[in-house]
Amino acid sequence: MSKFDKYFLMNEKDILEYSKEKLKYFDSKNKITCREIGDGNLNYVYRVKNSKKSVIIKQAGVHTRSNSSGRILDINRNKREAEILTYYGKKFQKLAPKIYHIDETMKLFVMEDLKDCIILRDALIKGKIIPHFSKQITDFIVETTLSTADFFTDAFGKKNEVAKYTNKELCKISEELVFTEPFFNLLKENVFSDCLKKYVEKQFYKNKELQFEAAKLKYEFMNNPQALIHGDLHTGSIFVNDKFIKVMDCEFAFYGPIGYDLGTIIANLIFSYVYHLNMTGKNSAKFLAFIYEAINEILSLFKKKFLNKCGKDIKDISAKNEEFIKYYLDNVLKYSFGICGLEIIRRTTGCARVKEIESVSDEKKRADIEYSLLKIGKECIMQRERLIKVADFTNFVDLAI
Ligand code: SR1
Ligand code: MG
Repeated sequence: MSKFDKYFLMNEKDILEYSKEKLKYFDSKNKITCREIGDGNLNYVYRVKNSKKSVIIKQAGVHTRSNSSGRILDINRNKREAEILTYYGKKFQKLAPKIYHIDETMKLFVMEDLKDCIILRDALIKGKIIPHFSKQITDFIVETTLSTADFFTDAFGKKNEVAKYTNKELCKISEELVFTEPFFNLLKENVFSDCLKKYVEKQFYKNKELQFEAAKLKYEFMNNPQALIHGDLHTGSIFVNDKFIKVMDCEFAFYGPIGYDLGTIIANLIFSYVYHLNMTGKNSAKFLAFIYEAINEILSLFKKKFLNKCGKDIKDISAKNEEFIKYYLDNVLKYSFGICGLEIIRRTTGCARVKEIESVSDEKKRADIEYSLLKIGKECIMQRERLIKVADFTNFVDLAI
């Protein structure tokens, strides 16, 4: 009998004990320590180390970390996440952390400690240019999603996978926080600058036209299992070093619309752009240019790689049709612009705001950042049809600010 034969939510002491008892990774003569380092909203993340090596242990809890909403979450999400990270690692060895061990009882997995990496959001806040970002993130999105789409899978296999990766609780969080709350504030958790109250009331809470578009995007999220998507691909879910990006935190993954991942990442680059525009201004001209280049490059590389993959070995004869592939891609892009807008809005006025806003202590500057973001977000949703044909997306963003 072991203390770890039945699930309970562990603390640093338990994780230490667990590591000694269950992991054969550390030499017993060398003292190990453990520290909780998680800064996300859902899971508990521990670094366990001795003087020579370290690992990361991620455990799922039944509630969110703050438990402010009282939501009950499926703790089996932990195994799904580990399996999906393993899938990512098989596709691109360098773009995902290595998974060493999955414990289905304790709802935890043990993975590589990416010590030489930092969180992309923090790197961008510091103004760090990541030249390899666009290429690697588009490799990642195109490959990991399209490979699981109907184009390349068989009908039974795909449907079994859709069922296996159904992710009710976490999808419900996204349905509420991304698609509903920004327009209705039903949970009364929305947060933004007081001076924007009237603007938000009129442009979001009473804007039927925008609410109609958001409803269309929401119903596509709920009813279009195109491919296995990451489901929360923001800059806090990605680590970077000088050579590689490392995609983590895929607990929101499920079979959904491909454009969701693309739109989320672009939105998060826009946070960085608007933050630097307001906070570091002309001093960061080079960085601002990098972000715009990255956004445009991501869009063009995404299209190129998508068409390239589809041009090669599509299995389904119905889809082996140039016009159909173009139509499919246009819809993915259109959806991604809508999601980009929603992600911007929900992280500006919602309960899961981004550091690029929350860290700004000057109230006027913070409100300026929020206002610019809300304008961009709204335009992305309303103009998404037209945006498919726009050659330079960032020109459009400039006009919206
Ligand atoms: C209650 S969880 C809030 C948000 O954090 C995660 O990163 C997801 O984006 C979710 O919407
Ligand atoms: Mg996360």
